[in-house]
Amino acid sequence: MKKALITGVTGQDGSYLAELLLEKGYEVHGIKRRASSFNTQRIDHIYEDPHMDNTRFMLHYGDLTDSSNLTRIIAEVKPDEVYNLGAQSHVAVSFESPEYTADVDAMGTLRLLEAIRFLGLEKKTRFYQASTSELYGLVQETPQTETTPFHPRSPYAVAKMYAYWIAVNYREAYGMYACNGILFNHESPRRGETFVTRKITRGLANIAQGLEACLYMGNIDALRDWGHAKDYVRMQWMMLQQDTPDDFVIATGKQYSVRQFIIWSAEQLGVTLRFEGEGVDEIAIVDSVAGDKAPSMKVGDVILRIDPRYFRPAEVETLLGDPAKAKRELGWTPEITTQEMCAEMVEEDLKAARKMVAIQAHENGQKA
Ligand code: NDP
Ligand code: GDR
Repeated sequence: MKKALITGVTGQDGSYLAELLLEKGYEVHGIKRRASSFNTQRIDHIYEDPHMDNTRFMLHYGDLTDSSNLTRIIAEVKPDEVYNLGAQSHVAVSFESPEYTADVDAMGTLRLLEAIRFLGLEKKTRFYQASTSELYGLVQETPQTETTPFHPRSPYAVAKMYAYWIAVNYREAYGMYACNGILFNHESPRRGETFVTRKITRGLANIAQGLEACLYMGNIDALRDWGHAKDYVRMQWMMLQQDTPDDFVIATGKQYSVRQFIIWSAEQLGVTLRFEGEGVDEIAIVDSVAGDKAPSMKVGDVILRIDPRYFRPAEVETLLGDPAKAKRELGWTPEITTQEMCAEMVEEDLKAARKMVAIQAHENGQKA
């Protein structure tokens, strides 16, 4: 039975990857940070009681800032494959916490690679590095491919640039099987609530159900190439199954604006929007409501405003990936379109909002 070790197992990708590897018959080990409350919501459904026999999913406390504990876990597990998905992954937050972001995202990657080498596992353990389209930042050509020059635009992207090159360096210097997946934005109902897609789908679903009044956004003209996380973790696994390690762009090859994602999300709720004003004065107003998904929205309501707090000191305005190499060499193509993904996210957030409304109604009934 193959053994995989996943850093960032409690995150969006970690949870989908753990599911996929369990389905494929792997023994899966995940590294989880110690927190004062449970943060395992995304993996609770696959959690196995460690007291039972034949468990194939195991969690270890650890942190990418702590090399002694990474070395101990790798020594214990001796994994065939390491997926380094753990990161301070929020671009805007990296401007607030640049040093921590560098420690986790850049040095954390080095710590893992060094642990593998130090333990003499460099010929056994295959390594996947979660690289990112943020490396392209101020884009030098469109669409972006594996050979497009990098120009990172945030402490996050600069840290990930170190991680990218240190993975390449360990491949070249020590013959390690290390791959970079240069992944463009990918989302799902499990996406963190502060990333733009989830912020929109959750925010609009909450407004539709009367739980919030207005959504405050940053640069809604940013352009992204958004895929579904389920499609992308499949490719992370495929990358480690080749004969020789290599780096791949993973993207859909289609680009939309944040504004378009807002329009789709509203449409999924039966709502059309009208945008008025410009720059920080731009607002979105409800133009029509059909069906029963948005009982709390009325024509004329202002449901979105721009808040400059969400502008970034240096913005990545446009990203569009060319996944031709992944298709040609690994036969990978995304199966879920951006719009289908948006619809799925809205429906899941609507379910959650309706549940919250029912709980509040029940509590109010009990108080009366
Ligand atoms: P998430 O933010 O959902 O998950 C990040 C994971 O890293 C969480 O499990 C988090 O733990 C963990 N983590 C954070 N800090 C540390 C630390 N100090 N030590 C150990 N673990 C830590 O990210 P995604 O799942 O969306 O992304 C996975 C990876 O892919 C990340 O490296 C990200 O930068 C990269 N990436 C993501 C893309 C995307 O569009 N989603 C695109 C390109 C790259 P906790 O749950 O405790 O916070
Ligand atoms: P990104 O994703 O920075 O591309 O990084 P995010 O969803 O945060 O932003 C995408 C674009 O939307 C604009 N935007 C807003 N973003 C957020 N979060 N909140 C807002 O209110 C808002 N309004 C507009 C942003 O300015 C940006 O242009 C993600 C992360 O998953 C990284 O870890 C990963 O490496 C990259 O994708 C690829």
